[in-house]
Amino acid sequence: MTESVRDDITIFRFPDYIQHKNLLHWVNEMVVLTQPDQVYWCDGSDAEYDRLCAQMVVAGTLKKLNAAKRPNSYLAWSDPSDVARVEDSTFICADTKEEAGPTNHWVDPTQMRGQLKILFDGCMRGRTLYVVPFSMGPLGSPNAHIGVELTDSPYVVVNMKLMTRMGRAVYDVLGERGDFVPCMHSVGKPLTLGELDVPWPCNEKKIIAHFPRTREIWSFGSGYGGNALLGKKCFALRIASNIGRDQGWLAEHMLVLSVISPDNKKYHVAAAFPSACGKTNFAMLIPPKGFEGWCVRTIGDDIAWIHLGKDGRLYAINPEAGYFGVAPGTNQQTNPNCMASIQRDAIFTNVALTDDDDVWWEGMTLSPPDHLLDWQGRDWTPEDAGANGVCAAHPNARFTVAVQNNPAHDPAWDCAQGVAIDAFVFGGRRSTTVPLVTEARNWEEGVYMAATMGSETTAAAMGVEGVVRQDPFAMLPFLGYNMSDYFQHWLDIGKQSARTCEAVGSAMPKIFCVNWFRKNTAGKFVWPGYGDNMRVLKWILQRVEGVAQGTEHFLGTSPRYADLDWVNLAFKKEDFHSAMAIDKAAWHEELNLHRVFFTQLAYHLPEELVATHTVLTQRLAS
Ligand code: SAT
Ligand code: MN
Repeated sequence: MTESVRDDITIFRFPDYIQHKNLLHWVNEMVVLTQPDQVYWCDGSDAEYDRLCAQMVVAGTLKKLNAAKRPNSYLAWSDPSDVARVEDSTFICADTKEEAGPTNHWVDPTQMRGQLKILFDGCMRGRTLYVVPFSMGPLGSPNAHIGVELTDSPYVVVNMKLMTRMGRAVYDVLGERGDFVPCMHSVGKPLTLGELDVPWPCNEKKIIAHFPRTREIWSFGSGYGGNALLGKKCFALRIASNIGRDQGWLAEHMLVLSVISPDNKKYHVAAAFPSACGKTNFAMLIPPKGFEGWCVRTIGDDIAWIHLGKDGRLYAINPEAGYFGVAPGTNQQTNPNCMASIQRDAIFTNVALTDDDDVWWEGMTLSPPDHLLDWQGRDWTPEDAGANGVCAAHPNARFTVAVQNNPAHDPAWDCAQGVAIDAFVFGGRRSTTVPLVTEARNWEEGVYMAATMGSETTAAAMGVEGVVRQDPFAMLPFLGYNMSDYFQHWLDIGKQSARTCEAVGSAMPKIFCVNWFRKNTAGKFVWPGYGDNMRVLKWILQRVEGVAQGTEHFLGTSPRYADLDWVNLAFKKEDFHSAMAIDKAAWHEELNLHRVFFTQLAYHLPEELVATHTVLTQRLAS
């Protein structure tokens, strides 16, 4: 340990292995601002993780779960006011409002800095400031980027250890002057001398602010998920989308999976769905009976960073190193790989606690246990669900677990250059209108499909659930700059990819749009989903190979009943037709919504998208 950063600063001790003066200087400045009792430099070791978890058990933040049933696992219950991302309090503080664009909340950076200075002044009094170095992407990979999160939440530290490549080795990569994204986080609840802490400190006032030009993140008041684990949405999407635009790559809200076919060919698919629409389930898919020669593995379940390769193909890495997945609805049928992943070494947040200190959530088993403590620690019995409709687990309850725990993780998940994408899939949660699967005619029409994608809102964000909103590329809450410029960026990358692919004879990825969530007139999901999505995935890959048939319609190409593999599934033709149907009146309305949305995005909206809208409108009418 060394005493000071520079001769004129003697505020705290820091480890000798840190050579980065600017980093030390920044930490020092933040210590002066937030006034913690102590500074703790995280090394990312297992011993440190165990120690912090044990401290949180004593503090009441974590409960240790039954070690025989769920080894090395913990449960946290958050404050009831802090259960999801706060989109209304999430800001992109670009220099101008236009740069942030009409889909983001914008505050002038100078004004925001003033506000943050007041909020962070002394906000860590009575607490420890943890310094958390992490790499998004394989350590040392040219496609990876480093961040350092300063936080007063030990819950954040242990989650960051599971979710990122976190620890001392990051300083070796950083060296004396490497780039890093400063990520400042506080739960916003300083303690006065002798004041007792609460299990989940947070503040009613929440602000998640991003400064794209200086690549900084400041998060105040929340300890939950994407609000607080700053490597995830704040860095790997909002800040990284800015870096990607400037450097010519893409930061996307996408899972990435690999498929090995019976003839031993390996494919990679990247798929964008909004939060809580089944990305983790799709990424861990187990093919149904009859698909024995097919093997699906996980590269990532939430975020992909995608670079143009020398061969013109698009290569994806998973910047994360763990999963922060939705617990409710996860079970042995819907996602056995996930159930195996969280059998041990997991942190659960806002699920229910069983009488034998294990976890439970809605949909985990066919019938609930006779008694539970719900996510707020209250007695709960099945009658509560029946009579009062009270959920035992919060609908946005989560598990955190490292990639290595997933029995289906692909060893290539950590490959420094990434995996070449064969198909992009875009999907929303739509009970009507959008067919099960459609292949776009070309890149431009694929970008149009992704840009106009709508989805019903979920519990992953605070606010009303179940209303359709436009969620382009599933990036609405996660894009760090102007949406229209982002559409242009996708079109530009497509052009570059096409040019090189043509020159060297490689194949560009195809683009597909899917909807697993269509309902019939009785309000039931038409498509079985989960493992049966393999049937759609197989068709997609056969389209990539140019061997599957389909029928062309105004939007693109979709399979006919006979074009999907129905082995071991009695799926009626009429159900297939309701999953696929294109209702002319509904699409007329849908195209109207696209037009209204484009009017909002008129500034910098690429002409290609307007032209595609015109063509689609004409095709629908004819
Ligand atoms: O809380 S997170 O942003 O990490 C989860 C999600 O909304 O996708
Ligand atoms: Mn997500």
